[in-house]
Amino acid sequence: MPTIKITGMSCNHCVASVTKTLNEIVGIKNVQVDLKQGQATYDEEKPVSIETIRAAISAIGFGVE
Ligand SMILES: [Cu+2]
Repeated sequence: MPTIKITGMSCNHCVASVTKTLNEIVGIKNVQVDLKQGQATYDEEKPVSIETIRAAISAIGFGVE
């Protein structure tokens, strides 16, 4: 299960936005976002590049380390 660091989240609304956006990426399922840790985990149905994830997350105003 991949884990990525997400920057810029400050509240549960941010968590909801990041969760929704990650779940919309083809190949990603079962997203879990942890606000305190600033990280997200997910299952991959097929390989998804970190660039794809970073583009989607930065489009909604957050960062991927
Ligand atoms: Cu927020």
